[in-house]
Amino acid sequence: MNASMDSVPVKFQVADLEPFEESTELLGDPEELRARAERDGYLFFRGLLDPEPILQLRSKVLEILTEHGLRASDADPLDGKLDLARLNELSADQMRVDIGVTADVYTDLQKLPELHRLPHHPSLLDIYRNLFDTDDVFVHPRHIMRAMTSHPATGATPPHQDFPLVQGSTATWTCWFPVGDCRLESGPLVILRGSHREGCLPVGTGDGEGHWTNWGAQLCEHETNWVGGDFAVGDVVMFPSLTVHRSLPAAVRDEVRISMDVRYQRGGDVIEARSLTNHSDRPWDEIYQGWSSENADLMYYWHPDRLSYIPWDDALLEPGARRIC
Ligand SMILES: O=C(O)CCC(=O)C(=O)O
Repeated sequence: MNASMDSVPVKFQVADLEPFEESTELLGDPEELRARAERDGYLFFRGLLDPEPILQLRSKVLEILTEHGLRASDADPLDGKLDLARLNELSADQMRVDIGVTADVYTDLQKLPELHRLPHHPSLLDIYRNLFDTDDVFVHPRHIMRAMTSHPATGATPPHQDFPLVQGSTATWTCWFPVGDCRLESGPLVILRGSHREGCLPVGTGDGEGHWTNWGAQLCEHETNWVGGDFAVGDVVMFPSLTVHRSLPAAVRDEVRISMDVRYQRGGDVIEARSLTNHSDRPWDEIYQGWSSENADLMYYWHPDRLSYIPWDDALLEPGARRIC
């Protein structure tokens, strides 16, 4: 084996980023949509979601940041400007480094019914019905909301596949969208086009820019087909769980980048039980406390009995052998 053929930490160059190809014109054509997904390992839609509910959610998120003293006092209502002095007083131990704020802030975010409503948007469900070729689309309740800040303990999300982290079925898809506009300098998600065809990659290098490199996917030097771009509110990118993706390092240091990532699968596919827990690690009873009856449809809809389970596999997250490129 030639050592130079081993996988190496791949440095990301923003200048090499190619734009996302839009798939909006394929929305009425499920076969073409599936063919595009199969070809590229992602689908990008401009203006898919109505901005109104997203901006309402943004305003609630920002209110919570204000309550926790993290917003700049001169910030406009929908502006994500932070009080950096307050942010930097927080110890690394308090931070959810994958989220960008403290565990307490994150629990408060998870209690917002609006956060749990958006993933059920009819436009998203329609796409997954077409992609999965079934009406039985299951929305994982374990939604992730990132409120990424420049706290020193946090960093860009390294290149990785969701499969080792979510497990269940490789046919599970992630949907990522910003909660507000998100330009390149705010650190949005980018996708390694075609990477879904490489199978489940060994973990254990990352690229040295992120902070959680033990689950980063090992990439080869030639794997540089990164695609991405500015997101406007309402734009959405989605991809299956073997597609490698990452976030860009944010050049803007004094603003929070708010986004959601949500998972979907066929109701008949296997699932790993953790996908039914809340991502803040708080019990659902606590998350749902105080919700009004108009949100009753969002509570416990994911009841465990209707699904088939596959156990968690620790081996998928054990840093393994070096990938041969
Ligand atoms: O938003 C991020 O920084 C990471 C998102 C992610 O990894 C995902 O959508 O699976």
